Amino acid sequence: MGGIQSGTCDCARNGSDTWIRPTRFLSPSLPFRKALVVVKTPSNAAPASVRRKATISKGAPKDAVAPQWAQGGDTLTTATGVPVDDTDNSLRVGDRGPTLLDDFHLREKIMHFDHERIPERVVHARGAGAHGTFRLIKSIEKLSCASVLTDASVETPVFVRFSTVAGSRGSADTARDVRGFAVRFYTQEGNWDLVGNNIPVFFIQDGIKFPDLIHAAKPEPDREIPQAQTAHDTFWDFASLAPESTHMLMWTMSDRGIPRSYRTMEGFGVHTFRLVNSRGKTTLVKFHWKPVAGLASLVWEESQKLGGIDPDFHRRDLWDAIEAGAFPEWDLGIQVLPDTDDQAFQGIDLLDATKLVPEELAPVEIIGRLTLNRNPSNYFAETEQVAFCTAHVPRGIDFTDDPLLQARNFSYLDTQLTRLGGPNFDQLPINRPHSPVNTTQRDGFGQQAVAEGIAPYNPNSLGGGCPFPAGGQGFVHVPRQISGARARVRAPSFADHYSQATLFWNSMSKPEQEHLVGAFSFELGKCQSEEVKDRVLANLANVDAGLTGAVAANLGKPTPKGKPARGVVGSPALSMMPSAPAPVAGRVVGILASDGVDGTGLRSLVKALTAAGAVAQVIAPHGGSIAGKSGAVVVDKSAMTTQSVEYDALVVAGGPGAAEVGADPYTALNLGEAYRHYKPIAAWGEGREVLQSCAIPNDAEGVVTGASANRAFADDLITAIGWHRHWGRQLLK
Ligand code: HDE
Repeated sequence: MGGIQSGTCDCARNGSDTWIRPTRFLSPSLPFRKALVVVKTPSNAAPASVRRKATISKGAPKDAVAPQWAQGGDTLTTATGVPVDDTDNSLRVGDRGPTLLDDFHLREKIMHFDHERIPERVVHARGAGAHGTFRLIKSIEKLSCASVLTDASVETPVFVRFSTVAGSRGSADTARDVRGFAVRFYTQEGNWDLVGNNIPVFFIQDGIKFPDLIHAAKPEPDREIPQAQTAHDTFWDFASLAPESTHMLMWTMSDRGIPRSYRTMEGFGVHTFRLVNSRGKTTLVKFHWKPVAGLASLVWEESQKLGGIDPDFHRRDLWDAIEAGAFPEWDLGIQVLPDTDDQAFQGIDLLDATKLVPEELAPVEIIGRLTLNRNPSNYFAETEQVAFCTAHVPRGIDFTDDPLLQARNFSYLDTQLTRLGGPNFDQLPINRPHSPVNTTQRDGFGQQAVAEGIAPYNPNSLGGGCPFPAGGQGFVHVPRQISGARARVRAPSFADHYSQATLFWNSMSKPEQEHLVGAFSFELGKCQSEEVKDRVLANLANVDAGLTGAVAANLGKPTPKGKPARGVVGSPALSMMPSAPAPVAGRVVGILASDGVDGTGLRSLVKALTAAGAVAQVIAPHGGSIAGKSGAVVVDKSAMTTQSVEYDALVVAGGPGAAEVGADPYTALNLGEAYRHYKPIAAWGEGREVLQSCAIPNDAEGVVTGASANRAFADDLITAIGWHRHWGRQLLK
């Protein structure tokens, strides 16, 4: 095979962008042999035929996916490289006798299997990751000397992991929760991890309370229920006694807690960070990720149903969008704030992570774009083993004294010792920087490097003095004067727990406010303790009397009186209501059809949707294909395997086959549900009669009808999908 590395995997790499794809065929002498087919990849994407297999981004280390020793040779071996004759039968005495300890292959195979799992993350255990790139569009060298923020000619490789917080690794994606939005930049000056969330504030102000918060949110310790939910006594008990959580509760109970997909949520660095320029001048910043696909969420009923119908809804969406070439993208923005002695901005303490700075006071300046364009090759090796740490910052980016951030800087390093089994987790392929590494750290569990030389200490002469400290070219902690008495205290400027919760409420549109009332009522309605409910209502009374009254009425309780801040003007940037239709790339449209479908209309609609980047799926009473006037149409899903909650819009196809679609009781159920979930619904030709028979008003907002599936029909549908939901619809309660 010359210089080409072959393997038992379907793809082996010869060290360049050329991939070797083996095709397998049976031969009388060898059970499987390989014919090697050379596939030249285009510069950016893997060919469709190898999509399910590993691809390597240009910036990735050569052995990031398949190190030389891991998948070499054609035959099965033990971990020590001894070829194995048979892996189906253990070594035994006679064909029905006891198994022998001599069977080192059996013992090694089972031993390794027994230890395949590592501890899941104590929080954010459920997640999905993807590779991509970050491209700076505007240098901010006046603010920072970090090359990733100053050199617009460089494309920085990134790995991003999205997650829920409370659930275990196998929990459902769509639970009401905060979403993690952790970005690793493999910069030329070392890794930068921006470990943020999809909500710009947090529940607590001091990291010392994090174990309390998480113990309260996790399943109750005696019976270990409920899974991945905050709708239970212990969470609300803690929340009611920690009024600093009120602002964050408003966000988690809003539609932000149930995103439509990872692609359609914002991200935030949460804390205030400090940037340092080449002259040592500092500036404070808050980081924002703005989704190019626009902001979109689920409705609560949908999110609950999806938990059963497709618990992998977000993970699948991210994967499918990337495979389809609808690469998820975000703009990186910064709010620039002066680094004053009091580290405050217009009365907002910038060290308090329960506060945000409204965009109307400090606009978000867009400086770069993140694109996710490659799915992981191996979930465990990449998404599970990635070890983010808030303290991973290159020169030019520094911390503030936010007490939450300070505790995180310890926690993320510490947690990896248990999770990844020792101090060498930075050597795992997904964690390796793409810049040179030269430490004097040696040995330890899982050491991968074969370090040379005799002088792993500093200073040394026997190693020629190497490696030298970088001095001013290295990371310099900016000198800052700090004084104060040593004490366990909380700053008086952290004391206002309600006015920004009021700001949030006042910024919401009417439907968003209704969703907040529904979410508080649901969560508190699931609590058993009356005292807990009363205390939460007493806190909400300091946010808004209307909100408190509506939730109290749903709980059957009197409305307590509070002292909400007066004259708080809303910040429009906090609302998720779109002001224009968003791009529809990656949105999924279900087309209900049957034998006798208007195949020509269907094909032209699919073409128009696909051209707009949406995914069209034909749903029919049976799998395989359906007969249309102009030939057979391939069915993507049979009606018995799918439901409306999996789609952004439903369409009933025209043609005589519409009668059969209308006769299926599931049609009325699914269309009714899509209507109740405010989704676009469309029908052409005979399909319009199906809408009528299912009591979907033809003239309701977001309902598109046409005599044929012509261009105008497709355009109207695409616009309706761009609005995502049609809240103006009058629904029967
Ligand atoms: Fe985390 N958090 N956190 N957190 N967090 C972890 O680190 C912690 C906080 C966030 O996809 C853990 O590697 C403390 C705020 C994300 O791998 C752990 C405090 C924000 C992820 C940890 C916080 C986050 C984590 C668990 C209070 C938003 C997932 C495993 C001081 C700005 C990263 C791990 C991934 C994960 C501790 C608060 C976001 C235990 C002590 C605030 C996105 O170290």
